Amino acid sequence: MAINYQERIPNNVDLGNDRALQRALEHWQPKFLDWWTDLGPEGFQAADVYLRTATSVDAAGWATFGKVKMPDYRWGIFLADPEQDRTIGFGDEFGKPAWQRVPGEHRSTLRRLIVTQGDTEPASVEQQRRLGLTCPSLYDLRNLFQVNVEEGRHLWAMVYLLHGYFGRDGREEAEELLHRHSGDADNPRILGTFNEPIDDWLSFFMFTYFTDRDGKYQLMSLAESAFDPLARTCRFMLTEESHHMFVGETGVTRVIRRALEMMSELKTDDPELLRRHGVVDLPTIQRYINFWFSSSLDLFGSEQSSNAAGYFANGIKGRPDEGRFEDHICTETVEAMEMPDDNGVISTVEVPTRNAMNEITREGYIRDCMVGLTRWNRTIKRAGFDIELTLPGRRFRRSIGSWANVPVDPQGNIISQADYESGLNEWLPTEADRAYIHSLMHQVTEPGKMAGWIAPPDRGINNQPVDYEYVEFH
Ligand code: BYC
Ligand code: FE
Ligand code: FE
Repeated sequence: MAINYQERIPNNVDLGNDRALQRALEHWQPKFLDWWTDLGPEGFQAADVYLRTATSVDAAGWATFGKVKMPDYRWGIFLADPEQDRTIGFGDEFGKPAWQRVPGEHRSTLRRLIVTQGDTEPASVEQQRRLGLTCPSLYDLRNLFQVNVEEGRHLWAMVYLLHGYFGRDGREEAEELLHRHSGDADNPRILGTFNEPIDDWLSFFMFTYFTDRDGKYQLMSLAESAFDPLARTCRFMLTEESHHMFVGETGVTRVIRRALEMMSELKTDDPELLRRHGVVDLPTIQRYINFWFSSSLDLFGSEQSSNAAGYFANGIKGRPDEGRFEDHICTETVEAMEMPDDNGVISTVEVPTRNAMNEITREGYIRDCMVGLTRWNRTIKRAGFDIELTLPGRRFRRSIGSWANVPVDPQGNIISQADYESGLNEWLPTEADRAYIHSLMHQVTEPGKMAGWIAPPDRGINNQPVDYEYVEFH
């Protein structure tokens, strides 16, 4: 099957003149499309969806809007413009020229990071594949599909790097990216959160708020990489990422807004009563926050990580916005961290800064997560209710790192295993919560109409009205 690359795969990597890369992608592309058909969005492959497509990296081309059928979406390959004479910004190689090829000694490490990044992208599409069947509006349906096609493009971005820079190993890894599946008992996705089911829209909004934001922070770290093609790829991916987090933040806002309307109307915050009127009570929203935030915290890895120290030393992965730090070498400093010992006694230990990079990144992430929480709380307060949503402490319900499997309450206190297990009923979505949320999930597809549990958005997409026909069925 011959592909006209300039037409079929918009790109700024001169694909048309790279025979070896073309051949590799020619092999992979039909497998990608098979995967998209089998495990991509269920039920809407023939619909015309109002999507933005990147056709170039400049302001005019990166967000071109129009109606397309998803299987015809032009998954392009884009790298941010090169920076002239870019040098390495941190670690032992600080100040030396950035790499345009992969140094042999870092080949397997870089490949592993690119594979880990690449694995999350199709995983999220798999997790979200049935959501279209219960969309609360055409506007939301379109946003879901926008996120899905762009995560598909992020997979292309990593596959481009694997094919273009890692030879045969890279081609094998690119195949594997289509063979592991989210939640598959035998061949799961690599990172924990990407095997959690997302089968209701509250979970989708939480995931795009909390987990896509991990994506933002990991991409920012990789955008600092000495491996220039990776850095440039990630920089362009970040432009798309902000819409995913927008979908999450505004989605949760609209669920809260609808709850507040009903609370004001009924003059109550009683969850039972509110549920009888078909909205999502704030304690349930809190439990969903607790679940997705704690799961996403694990995605930053261990507090003390010799892997992370090695990535930093070698210039492979930096800190988000490395430029804002003064010290880019980090061999002379330590970070103080509180750690539990086997008896549950907490002490402060000093961790060499390079080994603490995961925690430094996680800290920035937590601060960023707070921004939305603060806005949600302001909305609640303005409506006259004295309820505050909170982020659980970073020690809560961890499976990775120093706090893995330590029984901790959301405030961060170590408690007995028994209290922890009974507490989880209060802190995380229960079976009953999930059943209730699922009972709300009914497909609404009349233009401009919203399901009863969510408020309309403030405005439409790309200056279109909210009641625009964002998805056309045939
Ligand atoms: N689940 O030193 P440690 C996104 C493993 S999201 C399972 O603590 P390290 C997106 C770890 O691999 C961004 N396993 O970790 C969002 C290691 O294994 P080995 C994705 C985990 O290496 C929404 C061991 O535990 N990008 O883009 O410092 C929609 C302990 O190692 C987990 C990346 O992750 C976990 N949560 O850091 C779509 C960037 N956490 O070596 C897309 C690339 C750790 O013992 N990845 N492990 O076999 C990395 O930079 C690093 O691999 C990690 C871990 C930050 C994930
Ligand atoms: Fe992504
Ligand atoms: Fe994303």
